[in-house]
Amino acid sequence: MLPKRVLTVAGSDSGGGAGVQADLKTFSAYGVYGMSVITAVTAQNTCRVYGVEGLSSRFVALQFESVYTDIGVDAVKTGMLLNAEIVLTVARKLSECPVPHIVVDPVMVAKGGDKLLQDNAVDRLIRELLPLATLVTPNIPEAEILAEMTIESPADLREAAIRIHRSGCKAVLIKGGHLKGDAVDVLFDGESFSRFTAERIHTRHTHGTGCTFSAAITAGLARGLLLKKSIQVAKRYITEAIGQSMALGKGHGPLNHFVHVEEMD
Ligand code: PXL
Repeated sequence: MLPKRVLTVAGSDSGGGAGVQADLKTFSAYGVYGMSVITAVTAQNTCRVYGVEGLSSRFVALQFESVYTDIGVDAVKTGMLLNAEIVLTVARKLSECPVPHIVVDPVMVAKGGDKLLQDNAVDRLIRELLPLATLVTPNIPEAEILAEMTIESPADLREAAIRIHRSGCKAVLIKGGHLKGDAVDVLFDGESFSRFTAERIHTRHTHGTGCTFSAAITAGLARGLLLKKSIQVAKRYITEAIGQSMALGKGHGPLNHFVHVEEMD
């Protein structure tokens, strides 16, 4: 049987731990066929980002059309989109060319503080891309920007999820990794809240965790899991991948993407 076809629209991480590289490794671990539309190339390693070069929005569109018209796409995730023009182009393509599952990871800054999305692109992201999304997966700093509020408590987190949901997306998953204690993520689907909990793993080797998590959810959706189940399976996968992360390089090492994915055999 042919594999499910999953596309990432994101930036390249030369260090191989985040971005397109993390997404494609995750897709392989899930047994789906991975494809990429590259929006920008970063020169980076485990220590820092040395440079970022964006592709033209025209070339982003050409990559998308090339794979969509020939191979087809069962599910797509977006990651680093760099600027307002690329955000708009990706939103236009996704509204012209329907894809059953659209996961938007609203990537804004790298771990070291480097901007991966220009400030003036945030508004475009909210207005043009979020309304198309099956799921949006901000971390807390990203949720604070999207919801225009500070998040200090579980009640704040729920309020932020409600505000982000008003953009028109089907569901919002705010990742609680930046809060203290266990890593609790909160899903709001417009009707109710669900919590996804995992024990916090103490390691500095967490480069690419956000990318990997949203890629895993996308691959699960492509393979036919319902949204909550897909998040549950992805949460177990990411926890195991962090548990087996690798001290490669001198900074924040990558996860081990090739851990076993439960229920995806
Ligand atoms: O994790 C956010 C992220 C996304 N995309 C690319 C990145 C990073 C973080 O470094 O480099 C290309």
